[in-house]
Amino acid sequence: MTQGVAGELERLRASARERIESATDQKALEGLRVSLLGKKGELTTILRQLGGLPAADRAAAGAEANQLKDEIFQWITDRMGGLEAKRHTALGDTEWVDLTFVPNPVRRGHLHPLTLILREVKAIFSRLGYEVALGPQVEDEFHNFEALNIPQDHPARDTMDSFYVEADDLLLRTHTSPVQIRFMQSHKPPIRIIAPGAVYRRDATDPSHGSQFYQVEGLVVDHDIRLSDLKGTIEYFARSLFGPERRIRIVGDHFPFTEPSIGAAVSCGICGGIGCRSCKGGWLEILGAGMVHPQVLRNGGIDPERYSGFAFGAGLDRLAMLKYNVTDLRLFLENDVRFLRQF
Ligand code: 2NM
Repeated sequence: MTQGVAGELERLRASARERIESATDQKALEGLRVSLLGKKGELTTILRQLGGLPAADRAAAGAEANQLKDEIFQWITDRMGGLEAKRHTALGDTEWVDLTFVPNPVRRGHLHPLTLILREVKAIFSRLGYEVALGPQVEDEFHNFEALNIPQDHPARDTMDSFYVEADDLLLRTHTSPVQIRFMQSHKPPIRIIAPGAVYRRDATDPSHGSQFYQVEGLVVDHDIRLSDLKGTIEYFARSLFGPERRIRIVGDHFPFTEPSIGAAVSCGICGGIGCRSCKGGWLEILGAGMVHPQVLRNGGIDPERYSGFAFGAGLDRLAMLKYNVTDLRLFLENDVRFLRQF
């Protein structure tokens, strides 16, 4: 083997090794591979000279060149592996993945706040043994008014101005009391029911009045039902719905269908009962109630000499307002998801 080719191979070996070890990224390494081993690479150039050597030297130089080729290939491969491992380690700092990140969260719907309240009210009274009673939303004047001691000229008709259906004496019910009248007419005591549902009044719309709203009324009829039973029931109900922090106040009131009549209020959840802008006086009315008037029992086919009963009525929207501290009742019926999402 001539000194010339052997020397070139030796120099290339040293320089290739040095350059491969100092390559800092995979791209540079790939460039080196091409310039060392490629078709016009440095080793190839040396190999081309082999043809000009005497046959005796050619074999030895060829073997030497091939060995160098293998070595260079091995160095490149090793260095490539080292750089790849380094790249992976660095990736952990720059391209970490947040496995908790949800790029496009699915917004799940939920029940309407009034439905949530109604379910809660139903659950509370079902624990007390009440059943749910339903009835028509288009009523006749007897069940909606007369049977409840509200005759044609009674002033209560003004506060319950209704929507009349042109035919006959039909109207949209102004409360769910007619459901209770119908239930008394078709059932014997003991009676323990709540009557939830939509009711309608021809009121001007404002933050606390709409032409349609939801009520839940209740009726208990049995032997020896007393005002103390009613008070205990109201207390249990209000505590269950509003929690132990809120105080409960019961005062006298007046309704044509109950005697005596009472009103119940809970202490304001915002100010705690001292009075604030949203409650004006510290107390918020939650329901009206009373002992069912003997004539109303009679209208329901029940003998007031043998039985007594209490009844109560609450606005579901109002209960929801008080529980969730919402100040405008219309929000419950506008179906704006920006509002409804909050419950
Ligand atoms: C109220 C207040 C007081 C009530 C009375 C009756 C019936 F049909 F049994 F006579 N149902 N609901 C009643 C009593 C409703 O709402 C403020």
